[in-house]
Amino acid sequence: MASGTALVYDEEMTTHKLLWSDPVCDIEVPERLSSSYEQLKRYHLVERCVHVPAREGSEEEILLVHSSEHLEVAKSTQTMNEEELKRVSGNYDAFFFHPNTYHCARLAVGATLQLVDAVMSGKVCNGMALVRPPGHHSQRNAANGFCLFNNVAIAAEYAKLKYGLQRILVVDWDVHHGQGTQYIFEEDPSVLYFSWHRYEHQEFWPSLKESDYHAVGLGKGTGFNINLPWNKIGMENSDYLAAFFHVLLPMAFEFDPQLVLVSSGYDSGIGDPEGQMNATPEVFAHLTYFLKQLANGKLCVILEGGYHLKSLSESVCMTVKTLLGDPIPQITGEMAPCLSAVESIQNVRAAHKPYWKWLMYEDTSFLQNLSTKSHLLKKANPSSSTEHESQITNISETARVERFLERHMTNVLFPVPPIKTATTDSKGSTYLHSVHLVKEMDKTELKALVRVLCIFVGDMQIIPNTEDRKILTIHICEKEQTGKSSSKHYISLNWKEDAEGNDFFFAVLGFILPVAYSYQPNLTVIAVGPNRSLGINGISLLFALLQGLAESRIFAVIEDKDINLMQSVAKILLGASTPHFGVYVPPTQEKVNKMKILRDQFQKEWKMLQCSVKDGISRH
Ligand code: X5A
Ligand code: ZN
Repeated sequence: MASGTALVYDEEMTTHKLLWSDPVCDIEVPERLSSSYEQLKRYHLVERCVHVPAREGSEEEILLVHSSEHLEVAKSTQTMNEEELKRVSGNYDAFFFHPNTYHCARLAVGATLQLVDAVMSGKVCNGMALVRPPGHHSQRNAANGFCLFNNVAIAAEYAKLKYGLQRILVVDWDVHHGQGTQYIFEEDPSVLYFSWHRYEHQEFWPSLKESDYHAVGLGKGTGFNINLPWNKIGMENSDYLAAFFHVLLPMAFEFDPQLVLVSSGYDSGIGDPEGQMNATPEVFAHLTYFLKQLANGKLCVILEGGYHLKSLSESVCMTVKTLLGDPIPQITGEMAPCLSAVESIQNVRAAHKPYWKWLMYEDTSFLQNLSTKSHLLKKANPSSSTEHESQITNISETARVERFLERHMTNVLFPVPPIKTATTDSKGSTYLHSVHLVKEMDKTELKALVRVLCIFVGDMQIIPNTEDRKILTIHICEKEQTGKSSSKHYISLNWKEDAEGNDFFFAVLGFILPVAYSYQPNLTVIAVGPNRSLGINGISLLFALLQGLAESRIFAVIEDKDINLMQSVAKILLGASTPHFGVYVPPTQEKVNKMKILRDQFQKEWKMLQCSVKDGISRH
């Protein structure tokens, strides 16, 4: 099993810069790379990564995606003077050439491919490439939105060709729509493209109809393009998490990719002048953590946008820390998605219902209603200031967020390991008792815990006091528990895992994780007892996904004779790359209905459950 995290960075890519004044392009500065790298050094993350050198991508590699005309134009700019550079740049929407741009763009392509090679060859498990210029707006025949060559798209084609991959997932969490990537793969079912983006009902750049949720792909690629448009600014951590739980992750598990590429723009983070969103750096730890559960951990993160230097560099560090396997910081902010986010989530689920088995029983009968309602929604958060005023406030806004992050990061960062995984094997046999703690916790510390999430699998007699809000119990068993009615702090989830494959992912993503994130435990306890209704895969998935909570403090009590189960759980607790969980089968209608009833019952109290605006109550 591969381990280690690659970091690809070459200072040379800071030489690409804007030579004239252009208010659209002047945010794409070399310091974006250097300050991210400096911050990685400050956190001692560089020394923990495997350094992988960049190289120039070859012409042949660039031609995997781009036309020879495009390549020739780019090549010809190397010897141009400023006036000529300016003229060629003017042929594109938001792009600038520097005499070294072509060289840097080839390095950006090559750096990305080096990362793919390092991961696919098993040299490392995952990694990040810090590159400029970015890639996701770049199209077969055109530069666009600061991008010359589409690094991630070339990487996907390269991985298909060189390693024979048949399923690649591209996750584009940049705040802009990677329309370039969409165009390149829209007819290709082997590349599943997911993008969320600031959209504001087509008002926001690049203002395309095809960035909306209706664009699901074409021909054979129908169903393999997922657009989640944000119609308001100010989206928060909970909105991004809701998008993962209710849209991306279930699709990704059903798709079952062999490699995951991230178009990793951090302009979706707080303080960014382009995105105007409110997600804080630690959300990227969670997003990265979830993606690590796919493709046997084969995850390549490639930098795209991100224009608030402090926000960008802190978010890059969060991503790399998570790739390295550090504990995940507790997420901040109110754990409830906003109405506009829920509406977008509902729309994309409805648009994709014909193409994904897990959405087969999605209720879309009320959507007619919704489209009229959506016109009543405000277009964006009211911006009170005039243009001139906002230019002034923007400067102080940047500084304000910088100060906020300076404080905030000292709160979310806890001591780097010692991470402990303790095992006790009592009575010399079948009982494994394993503790995984971020730091040593003595009894007093345990007492000080405010919230404990208990997940019980199988037949259990001891049910903790359900009136105590210090404990939230989710009991997963085959049969309805007599005499135990569900309440806010005691939830009975009757689920018998499919014998053919793993259908539990649907319940974990659609129910258990949203409840757990809404609750925000300080400690997670998972107990497995006799007569468990879940197989090893289901239980492993539960452990893997819940480890992102409670600063990765998780406590396992397993009473089972099956050594394979214990081995699998122990591996996950030790942070080993997640095993392949087997075939994912969609849930039956009966199970979907069961989930729906539970969601309706609990979404008012555990608000991350919401994925429909029909009867939910969400944040505003
Ligand atoms: C990579 C990226 C943004 C272009 C914005 C142009 N591009 N208005 O974030
Ligand atoms: Zn962007």
